[in-house]
Amino acid sequence: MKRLSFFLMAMMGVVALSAQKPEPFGPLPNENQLRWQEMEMYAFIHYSLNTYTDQEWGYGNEDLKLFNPSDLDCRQWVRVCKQAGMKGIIFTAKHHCGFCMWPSAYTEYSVKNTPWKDGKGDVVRSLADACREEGLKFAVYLSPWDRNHKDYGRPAYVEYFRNQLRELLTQYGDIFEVWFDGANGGDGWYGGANETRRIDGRTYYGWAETFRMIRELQPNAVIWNDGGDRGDLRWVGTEAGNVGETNWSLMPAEGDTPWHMLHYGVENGNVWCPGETNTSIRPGWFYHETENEHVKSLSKLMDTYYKSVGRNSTLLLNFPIAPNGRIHPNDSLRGMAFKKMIDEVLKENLVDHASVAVDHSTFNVQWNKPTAFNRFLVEEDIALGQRVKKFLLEAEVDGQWQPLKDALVEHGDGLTTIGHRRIICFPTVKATKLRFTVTDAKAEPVIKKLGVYLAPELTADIPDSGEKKCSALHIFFSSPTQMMIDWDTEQTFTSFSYLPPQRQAGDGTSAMGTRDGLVTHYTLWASTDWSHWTKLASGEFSNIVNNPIWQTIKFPATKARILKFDADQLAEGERMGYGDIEVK
Ligand code: FUL
Repeated sequence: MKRLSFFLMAMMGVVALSAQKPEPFGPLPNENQLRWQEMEMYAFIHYSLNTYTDQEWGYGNEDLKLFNPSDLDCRQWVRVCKQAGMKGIIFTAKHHCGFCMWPSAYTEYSVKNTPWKDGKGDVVRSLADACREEGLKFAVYLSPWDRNHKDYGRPAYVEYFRNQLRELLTQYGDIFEVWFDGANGGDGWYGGANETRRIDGRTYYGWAETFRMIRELQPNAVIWNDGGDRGDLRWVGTEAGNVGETNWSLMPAEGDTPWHMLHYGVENGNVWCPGETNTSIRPGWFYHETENEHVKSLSKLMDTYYKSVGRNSTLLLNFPIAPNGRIHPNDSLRGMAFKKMIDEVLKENLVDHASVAVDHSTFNVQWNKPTAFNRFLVEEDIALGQRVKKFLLEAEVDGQWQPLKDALVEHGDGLTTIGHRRIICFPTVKATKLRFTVTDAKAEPVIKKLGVYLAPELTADIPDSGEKKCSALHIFFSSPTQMMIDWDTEQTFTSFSYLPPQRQAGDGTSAMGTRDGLVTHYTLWASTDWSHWTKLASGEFSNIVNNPIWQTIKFPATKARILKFDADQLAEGERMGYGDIEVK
């Protein structure tokens, strides 16, 4: 490899080897993208009629009378988000059900026809004002898919969609991001048609024209996208809360974006399009009382932090609003604990107590006594481009050099790209020296910051829902798409929960592989004698592909000996898969 030299920004005690600041190495971020990346963490807020129907995706005909929160308080949301370390809020102004949280002039399906504040309320305005008062940035989520609108799928809807977007971009002050969501078309109410409408997401919405409008009305906003027309940032292909350990902020300017491009970026891409990792503090995006005890554990949230902000991404963390109009105390307490733990980890940069010398492509960090640490942080000056392709990390323990690797990756050492910020986690070592060597880079590396930290052990932790394992059931399959559960005696049941197969996307598998066997549509039956079957429920598990969490079907108390679970539709493949089943 060619000899590398460094230009070191703002680091104490280190002499920059280059006489001059290096030339930028493109593609480069623009000012909006740089400002956005600096935010690092910001909140999502999911709130809609779904909150009152216990759904993740509304069908589009939910009753407007349901929206009447007793205690809606946007200031409480903002305070909670701020204390959780969030720098801004993106609000679901309209989710897939089409219900508008602001009194849009273009539809009757909005807060203006609900009992809340006698139809005089505007949640978007209350939240935008509260954000401004507390110094948080504000942004909107406007779902392109609208299961309420009669014209969805036809050109008239696209005009409606743009009209709504114009309202949001002109009436609520500065917007830092415009979030669209990729869920597109399918069944819905559609003004009473009750049918399935398919669209081609790449052509139907005319994104180029919509993007032009956003640029004109909110020139400082960044635009989200998940493929097709490039916005300013990209979805990372999963809602589980992680981006690839190799994460280039680059994409090809045109063409399709298969899952691995979204998840890892593209090393030789020709436009700057960084990743945004979105996930929820609970299993679902919307509030469900049944999830109150399943708010993500502190260790899960820290894992998410390392696998998003620590992998050159931002973190968009969702807080759902409860039916009373507030963030539930369990979420708010966990959010605060999360921020406290990040501060605790980054409290003391041990590099400040070391001497640092740069030798060719290596940074040598030396302490005058053995020093314990378990986190390494490095940042490139991305204003000059993302350059580093590969690096090494070694610690000298008792006179012996030991290689360090990222304990959060399953294959390889994880020491690949850097970008805005890379954090490497490993078991605590007690060393007198640390060596960081860039072994491959596209151009002269521009390292902005080095950090070495001792993160405290996480002791008192609460397991999250993903860790629940309960099946001691007698399960068998009577066909590839039909599951039977048999109890020897009659029991009374009120709910059936399905955990989809928990395959992790990544590590060489495609996101497609993770869809195999996921039940998207189901029918559930009960019997006491194997010959007479009572239908308990049928329907759809919304958003199960992107967010494969526990799905609970509730039904009136029923006596049964056998339950039959039919997969009426699978996301992919021929055979029903499952991670776990729970029947209560
Ligand atoms: C998904 C949507 O379908 C979910 O309901 C949620 O809004 C999430 C952020 O994006 O794709």
